[in-house]
Amino acid sequence: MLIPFLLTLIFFVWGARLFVMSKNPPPDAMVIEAIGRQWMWKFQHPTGQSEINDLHVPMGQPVKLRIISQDVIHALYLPALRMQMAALPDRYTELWFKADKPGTFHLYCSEYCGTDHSAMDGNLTILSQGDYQEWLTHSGAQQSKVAAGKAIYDAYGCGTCHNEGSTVKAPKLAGLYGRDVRLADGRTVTADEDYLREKIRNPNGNRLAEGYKQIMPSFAGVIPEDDLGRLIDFLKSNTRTVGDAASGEATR
Ligand code: HEC
Ligand SMILES: [Cu+2]
Repeated sequence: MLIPFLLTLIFFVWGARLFVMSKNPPPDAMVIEAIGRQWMWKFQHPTGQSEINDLHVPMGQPVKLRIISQDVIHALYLPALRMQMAALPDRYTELWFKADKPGTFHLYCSEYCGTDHSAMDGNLTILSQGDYQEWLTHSGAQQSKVAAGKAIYDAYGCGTCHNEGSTVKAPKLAGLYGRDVRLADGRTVTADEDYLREKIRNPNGNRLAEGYKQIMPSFAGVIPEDDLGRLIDFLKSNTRTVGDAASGEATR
């Protein structure tokens, strides 16, 4: 009894280590946003390039996919990497990997999601670092996601309430990401990506910040999902002053 017990214990520790690793991307992972919708996949690179039904990633570099759906439940399936993750309408899910072999592989939606579910597929292309940089320059040098997020922040007038010097009593958003927030109903929540997203979409509900009035408008259905991702990246990068993107921190 003791020998099989010790053997299973070894497998348990081995498996648990792999499981924890698979859930914790390294901090230097490159974040690519994946948005599923009926019936396509859209991917956004940190430098601003976006692509549809195609995903180009560099080899040897940890890549984290931040996944969300704009409508129904989808699932991103990367068989060559043995990976699959649900794309949910109201919550970010994530997946990380470090590809070690170049090539072109299939990617699919693996959740029945409507009429054209079977057409919701594309290619995963793994490139060497050099080829990836080359691919980026040929895919349109656009604004970085953070800079694009800052433009969205301005376009929707978040700053009229949230900037330094605003006459409206609203909390400052600099350094909010990752911090604990006290809500009016006495709960304390951590301002993670899901919280920021929900707060922007449905600010009132049960997410009112302690000590403030319900005046923030709801942006659900107003800001499209890909712009929300950019806006959140801007808020995350913002460690000092919102509305002052020219100062190093915000454009980092
Ligand atoms: C009309 C003024 C107004 C506008 C416009 C506005 N907000 Fe707010 N916002 C508030 C107020 C007031 C609060 C605090 C009360 C609450 O939690 O709803 C708040 C709270 C927040 C919080 C939670 C902060 C915390 O400490 O809990 C976030 C995040 C936020 N706003 C982001 C945004 C973003 C992003 C935009 C633009 C898309 C925006 N707001 C537009 C007034 C505004
Ligand atoms: Cu789908």
